[in-house]
Amino acid sequence: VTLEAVELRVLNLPLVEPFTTSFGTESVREVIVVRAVTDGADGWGEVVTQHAPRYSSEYTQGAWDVTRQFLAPELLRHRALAPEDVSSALSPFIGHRMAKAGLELAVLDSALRTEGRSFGDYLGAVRPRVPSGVSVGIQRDPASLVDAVGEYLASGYVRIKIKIKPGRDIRDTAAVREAFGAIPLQVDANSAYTLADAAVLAELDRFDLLLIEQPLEEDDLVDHAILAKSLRTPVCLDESVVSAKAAADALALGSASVINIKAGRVGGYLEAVRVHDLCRDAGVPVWCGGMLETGIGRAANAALAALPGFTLPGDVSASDRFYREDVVTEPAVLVDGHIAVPTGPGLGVEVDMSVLDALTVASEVIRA
Ligand code: OSB
Ligand code: MG
Repeated sequence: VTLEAVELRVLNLPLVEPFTTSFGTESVREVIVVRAVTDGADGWGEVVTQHAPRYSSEYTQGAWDVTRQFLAPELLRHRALAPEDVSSALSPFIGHRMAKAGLELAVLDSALRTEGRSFGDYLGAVRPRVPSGVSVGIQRDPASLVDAVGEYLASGYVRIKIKIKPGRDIRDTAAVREAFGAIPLQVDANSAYTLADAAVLAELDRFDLLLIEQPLEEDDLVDHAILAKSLRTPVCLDESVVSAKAAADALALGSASVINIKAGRVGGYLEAVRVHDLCRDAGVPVWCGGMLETGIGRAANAALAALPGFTLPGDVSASDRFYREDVVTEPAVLVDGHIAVPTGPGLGVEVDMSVLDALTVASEVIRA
């Protein structure tokens, strides 16, 4: 397609309830939506940064700035642009993977809508629907956590992930295990521990968890390898896997035996497929992570999670787990514990412009 303009918007989406992780609490999802205006159909993408650089070094205002100053103008210089060329066109700029991923997704959506082909078909989806897990934030106390998990189980989620941090780990996990027995259960530490906490983390072994996600910091590949040897619980990496190369390094070092794939974190859905492919070749299970996506990124995640190597349920939950109102006319719904992979052209969802306008707090159009 020929890229004519890039429209950026910052949205503020109120969350149905605050979401707490080891790195903080959010009650409004601040996110950037990207529109690729082309000679074909317009395409939509989403930059999954959060307001503050607490999960990764990227954050919304930084992504906004690098996109308007550098990334979008560079893409607009290329004009006739295949989606497969976006990441190499942007590769002179270091980092800023979430921003790059949002642009690439908008171009992909435009090209596929123009072609009349679905994103799932393009990526190589092999399933019409994906099993849906839910990520449950840290609650006031273990009893409230049990209540929250009980509601998600009642609505049909097939796998529960609970957020943990030092002081809110063993008792929280024990409470959920005691209340619900042998449900598929995993924990996510979001880098809140160090190797000095290895003994506490080893206590989690008795809960037969599917995995522990990102116990140590992003850069700690060697420490993760040391920790993994001392635990029975499989170690899964999220924050550390910023590229296919990082994934290959982590596997070579023994830092992880499971990988969480998030397209934003690795610089785009095409790089996400490369992570998938190398894990599949290595016999390493992967699952699709989430970043509280709007209906745009959520549709894309459902398609990605339908690839054959995604053998564990991901954090691809229904839109209403986070939002009362979504920016698309067909928000993801939970049916029998699954989310359908959209089949229409491109992402297969239509943006509701009146909702989008109502949630927009800043916008800018960058032209060639
Ligand atoms: O670590 O997976 C994470 C949300 C924001 C930032 C990091 C993470 C998360 C989640 C929620 O766990 C996943 C989702 O349901 O979107
Ligand atoms: Mg995580």
